[in-house]
Amino acid sequence: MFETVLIANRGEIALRVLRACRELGVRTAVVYSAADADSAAVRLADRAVCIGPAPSRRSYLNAAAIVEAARQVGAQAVHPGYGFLSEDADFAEICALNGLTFIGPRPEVMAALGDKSSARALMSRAGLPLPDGSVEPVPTVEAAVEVAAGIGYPVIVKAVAGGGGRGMTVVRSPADLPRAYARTRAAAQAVFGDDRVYVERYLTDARHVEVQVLCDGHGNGVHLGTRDCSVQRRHQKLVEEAPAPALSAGTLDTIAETALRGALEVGFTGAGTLEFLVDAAERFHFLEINCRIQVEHPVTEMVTGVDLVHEQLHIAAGVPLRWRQEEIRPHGVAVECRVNAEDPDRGFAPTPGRLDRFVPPGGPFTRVDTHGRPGYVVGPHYDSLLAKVAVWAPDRELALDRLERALGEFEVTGPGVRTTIPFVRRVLDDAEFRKGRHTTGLVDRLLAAAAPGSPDPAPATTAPPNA
Ligand code: MV4
Repeated sequence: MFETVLIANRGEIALRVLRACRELGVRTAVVYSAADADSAAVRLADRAVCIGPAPSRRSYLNAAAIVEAARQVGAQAVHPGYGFLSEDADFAEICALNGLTFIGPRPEVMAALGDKSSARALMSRAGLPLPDGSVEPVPTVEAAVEVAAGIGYPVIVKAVAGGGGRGMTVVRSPADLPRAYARTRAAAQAVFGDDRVYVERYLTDARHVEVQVLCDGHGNGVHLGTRDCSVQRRHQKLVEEAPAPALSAGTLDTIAETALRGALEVGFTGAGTLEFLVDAAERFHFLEINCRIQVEHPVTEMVTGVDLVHEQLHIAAGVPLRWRQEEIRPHGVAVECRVNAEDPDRGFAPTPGRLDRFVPPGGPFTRVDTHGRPGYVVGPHYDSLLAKVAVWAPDRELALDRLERALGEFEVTGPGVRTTIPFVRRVLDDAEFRKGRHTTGLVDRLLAAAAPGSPDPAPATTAPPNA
């Protein structure tokens, strides 16, 4: 095992990784920006290195500063968390060139999987079913028209360099395709510096089901079952659960086993997630693979008893996988919701500000991952995630009741600060959601129901304009 690991992240995930390291007897070092000087991770870590001012570009995305911090503290490995540099193949390469173990897949594997077109080709060859569409990038508008005509509308134009819902446009009729094609290419060029796009059949009323895998560097792998992440707004997940509900056990096993086969075939190592869409007929289609620990990993931990960050550390240190597939026995249901400092009544605009009260829930089978505390200042520079509340229960019904109970205890207040808690409670109340029959359309339906002549009273204090 490593002697010292550098944690190249902030917020709740920096704490999560720090705790895993400490449990394994690994010394911890964190990097931080000037805005995070008094963060919980900085206080708890054995070492902390300031790597720059608040803007991410100059701190958490500054590869040179992070490598220099690793040298200063004598770290052997870097844990990137999620977001920031976690899926940056160039950063993984830079780590290797500096004698540091990047805790994640090999750089060339990450590069091949970060390119969505190449990932689709590799996974298709490994036997994973894809949505109908082009595997190769579509180079001209004429080619796009032809591909779309072949698969039928609606279609979705996606950036090859995209992922996580960034850089995609749904097209409902042929008349809209030329403009959508041009717009997606221009946006992809601006955001990713790569204007390649591909075209897929757009699957409506599908569920977003993902599979957690762990693969070591010796050819061994296990899957840890499924999660449903269909409750999303603009590709920000709000509620996640394990296992995916209301699908037959046979379908869940097939998706999970197929996903693991794909991951092993492409040489994936570490903790990863394969995303699928599952349609009403329970047919599943591979979308993309995420090469990082994910925000929603706690629900998988709660149903399997496997500490995914411990496993990431062992795998990166070269230890053969400590689990056989038969030993992974998912039990019960876990549900998590994200608590963001955002105003659901104002298009989920971030609401920066100082928290005067911060009282997270407790109680049986209730896990809160947070870096928040009274006095914490939600700044304008980073993601607004304040906490994740996850609960476990023997069945889904009780898990949802338990999450409602926990959210009822959670107090987060501060001038101008709003949270996603009221909106999540509406989701938990929804009849379709309660039955587990919801799809990716749920959030828009709830927002549309609330919009005209909203019965919600205006908040007492007004939030500042979006940061
Ligand atoms: C899709 C799709 C339907 N058809 N692709 C969003 C995140 C990224 N990983 C892929 N995503 C989607 N890709 C095809 N061919 C639906 C989604 C999607 C989604 C779309 C609209 C609203 C919410 C969504 C939630 C999850 C996935």
